[in-house]
Amino acid sequence: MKLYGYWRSSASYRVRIALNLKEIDYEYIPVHLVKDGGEQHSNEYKLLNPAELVPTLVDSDNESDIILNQSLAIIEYLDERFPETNKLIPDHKLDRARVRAVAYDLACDAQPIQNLRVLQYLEQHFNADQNAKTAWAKHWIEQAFASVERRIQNSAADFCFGFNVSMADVVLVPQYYNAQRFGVDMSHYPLIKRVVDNCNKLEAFVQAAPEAQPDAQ
Ligand SMILES: N[C@@H](CCC(=O)N[C@@H](CS)C(=O)NCC(=O)O)C(=O)O
Repeated sequence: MKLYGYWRSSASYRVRIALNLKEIDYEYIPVHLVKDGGEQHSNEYKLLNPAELVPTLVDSDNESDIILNQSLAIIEYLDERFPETNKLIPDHKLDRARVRAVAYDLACDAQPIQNLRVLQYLEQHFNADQNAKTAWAKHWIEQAFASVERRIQNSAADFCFGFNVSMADVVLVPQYYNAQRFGVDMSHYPLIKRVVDNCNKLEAFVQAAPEAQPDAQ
């Protein structure tokens, strides 16, 4: 198993957490998103992932390489391929839909609009300076966190959904890390903060943290 990622990429961070929770050995291959205009745009990487985004997972356990992109699709693939370790997607259809909904709130509605290429486009085409880009990212994260805080009000215990870690937590922790980078005041989201603090006590999350990666700067 090989994971192409970047230490500070929240989508890569999600997959690292999932790989650790599933207890899967993997090789981590850094793709520098900024150096020389971004290695994600190199011809070599584009062959692996035409979207020019990280992460990309290569599963070489079979006769030919399986190449996958989209962190949530990768996490669901890993959960199905290794059902014996920590289940990240619940079995019951309603629980499953609720876990996915929180994951999508963050991964589909919040993260993409504060992604590097979006911020770069705002700078290049709309003259947004660093303050404007930060305000933009902060606004969308705050909106997403306000809704997730309410959404998990009746389900959260140690984690977003009770006492088992799920894909919702796997997505929440990296988004929280991003929120801190953009200066979001986390005191408005006590439930989210409690869940993230609990996750970050687990070794799988500690090992997946951006600063613990070999390419961390
Ligand atoms: N929906 C994708 C998002 C992937 C994504 O946005 N990756 C970012 C890092 S978190 C990236 O590669 N950015 C490079 C760029 O914007 O050029 C997923 O979940 O895998």
